[in-house]
Amino acid sequence: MGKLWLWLIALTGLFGPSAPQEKVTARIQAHPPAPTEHHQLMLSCEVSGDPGPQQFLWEKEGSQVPLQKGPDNILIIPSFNKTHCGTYICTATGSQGSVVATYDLWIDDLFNKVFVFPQETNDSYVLIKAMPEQPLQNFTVCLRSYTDLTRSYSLFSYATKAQDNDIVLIKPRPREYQLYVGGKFVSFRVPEDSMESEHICTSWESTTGIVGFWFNGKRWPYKGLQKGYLVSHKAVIVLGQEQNSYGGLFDAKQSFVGEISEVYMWDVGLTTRQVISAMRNWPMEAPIFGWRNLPYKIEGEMYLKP
Ligand SMILES: *[C@@H]1O[C@H](CO)[C@@H](O)[C@H](O)[C@H]1NC(C)=O
Ligand SMILES: *[C@@H]1O[C@H](CO)[C@@H](O)[C@H](O)[C@H]1NC(C)=O
Ligand SMILES: *[C@@H]1O[C@H](CO)[C@@H](O)[C@H](O)[C@H]1NC(C)=O
Ligand SMILES: [Ca+2]
Repeated sequence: MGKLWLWLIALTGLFGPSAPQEKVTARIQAHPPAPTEHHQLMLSCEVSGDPGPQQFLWEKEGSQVPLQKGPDNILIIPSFNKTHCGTYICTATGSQGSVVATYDLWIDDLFNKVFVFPQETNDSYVLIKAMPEQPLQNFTVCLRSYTDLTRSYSLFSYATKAQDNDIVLIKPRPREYQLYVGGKFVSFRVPEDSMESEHICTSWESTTGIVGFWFNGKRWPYKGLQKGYLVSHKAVIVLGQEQNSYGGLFDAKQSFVGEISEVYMWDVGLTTRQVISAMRNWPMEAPIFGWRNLPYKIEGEMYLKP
């Protein structure tokens, strides 16, 4: 009896109605998600629903000649610059016909601009519209801020579903910065506020738990935090407010008032030399997102000023 049932199941599998065919779709993904000038950019044409597309045709709108044609779904731009901006079209042809995907490649270079947070609110912030492609084993975040606040404020808030303090950069009081990773933090004491803008970078690596901190380009002693932890890449990234839950629950008493600029994030730890080139807005390493091409959205009352 048991055997018969097995046979019946097997036969149904072989001759039964086949699963409804998945619609074949294509989309183009950029790596890194927000390309930076003078760094490599990879566009990949991802096809789902077709077991094996044979041919990929890459074209750029307004260009007579195709960029690339063949079995390769990846288009590499070795050194990205403004002349590469435009609309890219990938036509993937397989056993089930052709599908087309398009991608608008553009730069929003904020060089010499600043985000202005004019007043204390619980609903004004900058949302960063890019996130890492994979969970983070390493990261570095840099930014410049300018404020006369003396209460606690949040500069950079990276919340994930599991942990609203997955990465947080706050200044809880004058002369101290705190970096949170996975809900735990380390502090860095800095000199008395000089009424100048402050440039900070902070890095973390999972294998050692080592946290780096640079204040105006000068490295502070390394510390340790959350060795072996992995930061999820599915994040909501906010400047100027602290997320007390994934994507929200802001507290006006932790809001930032002043200017934030030169925001960068990498999925690697940086060296002092690389930190200094980021301070000059000429990053040596390609960031996940950076000031020379920041995908962002302004929410509430705040402004981008030259
Ligand atoms: C942009 O890159 C192309 C090569 O892809 C190069 O020919 C061109 O000179 C570059 N333009 C600038 C402004 O760097
Ligand atoms: C935000 O502030 C407004 C008034 O300033 C208040 O009515 C509201 O409840 C606050 N929202 C949250 C989520 O704290
Ligand atoms: C993270 O950094 C460590 C130490 O520098 C390195 O060994 C490891 O390969 C890095 N991981 C990734 C995913 O880049
Ligand atoms: Ca929080």
